[in-house]
Amino acid sequence: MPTAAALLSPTLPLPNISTATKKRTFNRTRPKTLHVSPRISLNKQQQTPTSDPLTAITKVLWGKSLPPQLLISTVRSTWNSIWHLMMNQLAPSDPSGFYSRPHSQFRANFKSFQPSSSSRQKNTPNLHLYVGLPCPWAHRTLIVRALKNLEEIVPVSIASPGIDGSWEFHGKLIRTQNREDKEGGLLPGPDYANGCKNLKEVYRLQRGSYNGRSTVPMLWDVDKKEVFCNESYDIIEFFNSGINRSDQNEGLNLSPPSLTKQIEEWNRLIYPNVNNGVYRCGFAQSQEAYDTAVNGLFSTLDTVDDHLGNSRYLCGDVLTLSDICLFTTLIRFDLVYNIMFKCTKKKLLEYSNLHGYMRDIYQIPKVAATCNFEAIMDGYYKTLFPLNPGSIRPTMPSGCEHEFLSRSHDRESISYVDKHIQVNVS
Ligand SMILES: N[C@@H](CCC(=O)N[C@@H](CS)C(=O)NCC(=O)O)C(=O)O
Repeated sequence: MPTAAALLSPTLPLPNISTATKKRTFNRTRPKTLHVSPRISLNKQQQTPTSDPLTAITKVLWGKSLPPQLLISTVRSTWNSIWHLMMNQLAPSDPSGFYSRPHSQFRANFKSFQPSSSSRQKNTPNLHLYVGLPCPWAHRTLIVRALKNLEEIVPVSIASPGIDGSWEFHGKLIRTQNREDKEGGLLPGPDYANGCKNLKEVYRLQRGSYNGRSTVPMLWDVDKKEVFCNESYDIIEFFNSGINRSDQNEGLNLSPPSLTKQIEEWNRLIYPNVNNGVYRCGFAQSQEAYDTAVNGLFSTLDTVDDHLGNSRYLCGDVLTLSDICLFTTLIRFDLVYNIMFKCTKKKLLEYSNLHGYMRDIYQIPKVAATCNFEAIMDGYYKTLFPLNPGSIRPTMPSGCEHEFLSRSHDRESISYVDKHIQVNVS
């Protein structure tokens, strides 16, 4: 993270701070991380850290009356430089400013997954899932885990984003503790598998020198003490068909062989333009990159909305992995992407088919409990990326509340018209 000194332009005259005060302010050790629990009350969330150097400097400058032109130009150039610095390192782009998402480093070859003999005896794979509630990629894994009734076989630890954007665990590790609240909702807590304080520590259990991204979702092999996989799509495929506990699966197949080709086609369209497309809008570093991303996003949403006028789910009457992947982006759309990532051409609420489709999936038993809107809003607006400088969380837009999402969708009767989709990946 940039230092406070780097954030101050040399041209901005510092007010009269005594050397002793400056020294105290700048030499202070890094403040303790402020954790903002997703479910705490609004008053608590509005408290801001008082001890970091930048806040201290801001407070000193606050009462001073600086020439407005100087203030505006200095803040603009400082903000712009810091923004480029941050985006280049956290959201890498190509030379034209197009966001390019780093590849996941641990891909699963679940066909070769061999549970240890003790896990075989117990008929459990001895895996542990790490997630964060704001993350759409992690959300996919929580939904498939719930729909396949894998909660007991694959326990979960839920991290929350710390003030430096990395994933942290909170609360005491009590083995018997119930991880889910009374309504079955998921709450952030400690690391139940390894007792670590943050996710980086878990990744480093495997390789002490690991210095790559410590991302969620991550599936941990408890027996081997290593990362089994940190790519969400591999994990949901594995949950769907790699854990062969017929007693748990209840016959639900989210990727039936007859639909594999269609699922792949939808994924090829939806992943770059919608799932990653919203990030391509929000992390674009040039006007051209943003325009391309936003056009790809909305033309794909138009295509999907048309299709859903005649088809209950993407592949007809059957819910598939493609629907889950689309859902976790849609449920965040009006809440955060429309506002924070400048996905502004339309709100999801304006798409009648897409909004009804999202409500249809939301109302599938156990899905709503995986959606924590407070954690999503706090994660994006306050911590994940400092793209919202004042960290003010906007009011929840209408159409995003649980009550609205629970309204009737009338999609049961939609008859499936098999129009072969035209995949046009930009
Ligand atoms: N390709 C990965 C992407 C996962 C990802 O980007 N997760 C983000 C949260 S939404 C993360 O953990 N970022 C932390 C970091 O980059 O250090 C997947 O689909 O699983």
